[in-house]
Amino acid sequence: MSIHFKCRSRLYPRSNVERFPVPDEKVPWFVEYKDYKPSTYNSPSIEGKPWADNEIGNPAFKPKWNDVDGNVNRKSYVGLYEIKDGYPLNPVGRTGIVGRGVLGRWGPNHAADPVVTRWKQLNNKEPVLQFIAIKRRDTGEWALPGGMVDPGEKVAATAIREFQEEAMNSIEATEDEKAEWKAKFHRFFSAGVEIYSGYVDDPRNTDNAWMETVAYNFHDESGTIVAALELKAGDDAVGVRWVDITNDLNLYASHKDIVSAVLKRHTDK
Ligand code: RP5
Ligand code: MG
Ligand code: MG
Repeated sequence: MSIHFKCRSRLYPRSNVERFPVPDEKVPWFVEYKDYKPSTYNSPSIEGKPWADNEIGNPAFKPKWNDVDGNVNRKSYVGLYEIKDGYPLNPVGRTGIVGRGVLGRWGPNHAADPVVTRWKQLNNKEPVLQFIAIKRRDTGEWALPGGMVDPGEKVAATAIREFQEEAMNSIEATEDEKAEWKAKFHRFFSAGVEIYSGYVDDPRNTDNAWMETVAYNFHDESGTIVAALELKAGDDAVGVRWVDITNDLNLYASHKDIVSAVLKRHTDK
């Protein structure tokens, strides 16, 4: 597995907490880093939240690491992660911060990412693959409209729910609108193809908590089905649009790698 970059930037997101500098070669745990003295950061924003884990050491909290723990999947797509002094260790390596930052779960925090694609037809030129991106409220970056898997939820269902929340504003849609979407798009969203499952280089990652995702491609070859999508940013998204997949794309976390894998799927003959 390659090393991470975005979770080693100087300031931890939504805080003034500085990450301890980790040079590339000191990322892997097996490389000794004697002077490594990262700060601990547990954001007050997750305290007492029903979707967040308890503190490690609290007798009421008995997580089953590397296992499906009731409704919560604590398995990593990367393989078995280590537990050191009771704390799960980031499988990629050091991030310069101990604790779980703003993430709800210790260990893997599972998400799903939908990549909805179509071709943009150009006169006398090769068509360009486009995907639907949202603008994140937290960082202002363009991203896949993904989100966290709810306890007990199937990951494939998360991808569709998050697409509808962030790119269609389903949270504010009426029951009639939702019934209409079901009639128009149910088949389209039933045909997702898994593109990636694994670690995400998310700026929120820490030494003890990290993002993982499963990304699905929902592709409309003719473009006629997705033409009927009424895009409207919702929930934590403040913008939504079709974006050309080009080499110079700049996206949140590891989303460019995911989108590039989708492009490869449609262009490799
Ligand atoms: C990324 O964060 C995942 O790839 C997914 O897109 C997203 C989930 O977090 P929220 O959008 O719910 O903040 O790591
Ligand atoms: Mg969301
Ligand atoms: Mg989201």
